[in-house]
Amino acid sequence: MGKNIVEKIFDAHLAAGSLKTGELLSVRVDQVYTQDATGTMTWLEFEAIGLDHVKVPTAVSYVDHNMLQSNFMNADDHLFLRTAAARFGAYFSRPGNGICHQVHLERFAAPGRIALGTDSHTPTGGGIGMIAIGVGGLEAASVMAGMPFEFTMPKIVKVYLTGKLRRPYVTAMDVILTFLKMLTVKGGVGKIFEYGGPGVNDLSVTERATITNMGAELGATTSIFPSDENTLKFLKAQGREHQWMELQADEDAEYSEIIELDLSEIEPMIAQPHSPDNVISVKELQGMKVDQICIGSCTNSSYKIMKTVASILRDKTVHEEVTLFINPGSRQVYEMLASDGSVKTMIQAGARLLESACGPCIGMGAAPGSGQISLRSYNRNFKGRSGTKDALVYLASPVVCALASVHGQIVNPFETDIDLEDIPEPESFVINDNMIIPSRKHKDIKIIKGPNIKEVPVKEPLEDTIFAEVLLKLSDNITTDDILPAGTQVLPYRSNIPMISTFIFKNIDETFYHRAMLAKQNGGGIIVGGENYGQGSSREHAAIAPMYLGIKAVISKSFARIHRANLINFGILPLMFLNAEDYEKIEQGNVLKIENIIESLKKEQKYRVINLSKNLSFDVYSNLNSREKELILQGGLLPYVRKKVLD
Ligand code: MIC
Ligand code: SF4
Repeated sequence: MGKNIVEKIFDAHLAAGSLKTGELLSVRVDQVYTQDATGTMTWLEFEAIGLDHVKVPTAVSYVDHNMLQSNFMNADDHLFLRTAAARFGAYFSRPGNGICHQVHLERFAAPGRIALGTDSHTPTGGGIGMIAIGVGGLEAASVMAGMPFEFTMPKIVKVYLTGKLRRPYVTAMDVILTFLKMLTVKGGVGKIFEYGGPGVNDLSVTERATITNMGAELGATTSIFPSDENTLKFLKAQGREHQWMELQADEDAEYSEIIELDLSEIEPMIAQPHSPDNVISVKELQGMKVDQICIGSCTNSSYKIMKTVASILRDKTVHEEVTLFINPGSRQVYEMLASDGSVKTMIQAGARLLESACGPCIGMGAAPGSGQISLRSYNRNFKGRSGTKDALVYLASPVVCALASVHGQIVNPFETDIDLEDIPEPESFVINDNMIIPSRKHKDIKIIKGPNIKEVPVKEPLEDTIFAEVLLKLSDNITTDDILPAGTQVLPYRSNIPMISTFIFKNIDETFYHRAMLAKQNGGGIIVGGENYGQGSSREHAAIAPMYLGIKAVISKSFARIHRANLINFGILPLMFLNAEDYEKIEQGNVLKIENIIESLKKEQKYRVINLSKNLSFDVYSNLNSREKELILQGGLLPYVRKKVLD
């Protein structure tokens, strides 16, 4: 029987287990990368494991999120990351060098390899034919410590593309927005999307990367494209053609599902507040006034698309009622835009150019005004993420964004009087790795930790009885931004769990922290969620802080992949309702009791929950694989890895 691309790569990296959907699989990993906001914790965890240096072929530490140095904390984090990278043997991409996913695609990603990254948009690397998966920090630390990556084999879905995009009016962003409309933010849970079909030839590597990047919003484990002539062309232009290998699915490869999409039929699309799947066509919003526009981020920062933006802005002025921010995703792209005059064009038009970093995407500056409309070429528009609670954030292609910045309102690219140019991909990129410090492994390099950098808390082994209060009952699709917000106030505490814990659920319920601290003294707390609990960011702080606050379990209808893994990694039981209607049997403030947990966990994973406040009971279950069971019994991944690695 033939193999698909995903099976070929997993096969070549197989450490143990089976490639059958739903079974436990272990693979060897080629590359691990971190970004600063999740990376400080990852490197503290790596240090706590107790090894001298990383045991993966390539490790890279990026700095791109915490770039607003409004006090000593971020700068201290950067220094910690630089010294930890030097000490433990990782490359260090200096602040200013760009957003991890964009830089990784340009300088490290390669077809046929497996990469893990401590950020949910790691699948950007799927654009080059690499399996690239977003994980929590502790997962990454354990792989850097030499453990294989162990996970449950997802379903593989083929996306069969035909036709050609109607460039320059329609872009790769419109492809993924169309998918989000079709499949929703839960549509990819437990799945890997493998692209194929004749339409693939029409897409360049950077366009493919936009699609795989935002595949994260579908909840997918990852997305991947074949490696072909276009991949070779990109690698050649990056001076890395020796890293090319061809990668195609066999004719008779099997998939659990096939979805077809004709690129010629795609039209400009836009996601409305407050979810990336709330998508309609741009036509329907034509004429809507906008206040702010942001172009760039890890989703849409290729040289081609940025130059297209510049061509739209040429000899124009940003509309007087609009503010335009541009954050190119990498210094490579920025430098090229500077040399070809695009930066000058942008400045002349009145754009506010930001450094090459996440910036407004994660609420680090450029927050919109009260109730304002912000149009962004980014990937997430969760409520409050921009830094302004009542702002209305829309997501669309850089072309739609650039046109709106000139017109002051949403314009259908097919109907503008501005001439749109179809900019080709460059034959060669400017290669300058002077901001990437090579990896060293110097045992005597001192790791420097500022006063805001605190130890990683560790949980006790699993208790047999939970007797705890329901601290919060939530609806469907709760994001990790809801659980633990980002932004200027909170992000600087990513290396300080006691402090960051004070912000937990802050945007949903101001009193949560105090109620949790009280409950902690009386047995702890429980969170109740709906479907797809914990979607979005990979931030493990959304699990560590609850663990620190004494949360024993989350009971929900279903979980998002990375957050579920993070809960387990920090010893919090992810439980699901056996009958979804039992969700109605719990109210905030109820006291729940669950007994015989250890035995139930080892056996059929069914647990009886007694709601003492309502005098009723119902059943919940967990679906932990054998490794996850062991982790949770020991109190999480840190004690488990320490034992495995040091024994
Ligand atoms: C995001 O886009 O939400 C982030 C910020 O990049 C996160 C990581 C984080 O919270 O540090 C992600 O996507 O994983
Ligand atoms: Fe940064 Fe935004 Fe990309 Fe997350 S989605 S890595 S915050 S640019």
